[in-house]
Amino acid sequence: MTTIPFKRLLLTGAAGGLGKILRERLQGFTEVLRLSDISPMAPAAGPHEEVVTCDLADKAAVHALVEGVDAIIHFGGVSTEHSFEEILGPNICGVFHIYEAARKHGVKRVIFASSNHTIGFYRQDERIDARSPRRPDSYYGLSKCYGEDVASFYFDRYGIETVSIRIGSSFDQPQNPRMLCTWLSYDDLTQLIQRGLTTPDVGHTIVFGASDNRTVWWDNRYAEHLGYVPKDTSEVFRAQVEAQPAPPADDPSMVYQGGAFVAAGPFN
Ligand code: NAI
Ligand code: 15L
Repeated sequence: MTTIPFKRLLLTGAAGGLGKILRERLQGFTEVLRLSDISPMAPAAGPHEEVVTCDLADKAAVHALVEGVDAIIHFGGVSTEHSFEEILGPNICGVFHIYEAARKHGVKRVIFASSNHTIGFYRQDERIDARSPRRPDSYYGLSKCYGEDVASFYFDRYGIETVSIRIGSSFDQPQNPRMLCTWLSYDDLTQLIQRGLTTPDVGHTIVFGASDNRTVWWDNRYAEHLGYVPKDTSEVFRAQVEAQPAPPADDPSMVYQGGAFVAAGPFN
């Protein structure tokens, strides 16, 4: 008989691009998956699912959302570059509300969807690890740095453990030369989340989320305890990507790890 590891998991951002994928892939990993988003959920809740509409900026709503779950997979929020004012509520207040609610309700494990944009101002010819100083490339990247710091604080202060996944580019396939390096397949993302939820004693672990691509800028030596072994590679898409006209060599997408985010804004 197969054991289901969790009774109830919360997935925020469940109506989003990755949320929709994870919704399917986490079936069988939890008896009930609580799906939450500010946007409508489609399709509606199926067997073993429950839907709670919630604005992450609303502290009381987030506290109610978190009650009764074993662990949180926090993928909700603004996922691309916007003005600071637009990011503040969903990402900065939102991540704080999630951790405060976790503390209040005794939830001991969080998977945080961090991003390569925490380090996006490194150049593509540099190699970094989780202890390299962060170099956020955007207001969005700054919000993910804040999320990582909240995770670190809540572990040191309250013992709530987190795996922060600095996701590269998680789409069905890489869309440009940069993504040949940053691509993370949906299966590899799922593996990272499942290992992040079940590996004991993770403290606050930062792991770079990339598949087994030919060129990877990120060294995961400080996340070896997760036992993450990517199964996919962007190589199978290389010919297709390289058949498209490449951006000029000095285009930010060819120079910086964070690509175009380094040049977005200002917004006033
Ligand atoms: P997405 O934009 O498709 O999904 C984000 C979801 O968050 C949306 O459904 C949106 O309605 C919801 N949301 C926004 N504001 C909210 C609020 N105030 N309250 C509640 N929900 C709110 O983004 P995607 O691609 O699915 O990414 C999921 C997470 O992974 C995001 O946190 C993103 O920053 C992170 N990530 C994704 C990467 C990727 O390659 N897809 C790369 C790096 C990080
Ligand atoms: C991210 O953090 C975004 O959420 C996603 O939409 C992509 O832009 C990705 O990074 C990327 O860098 O490719």
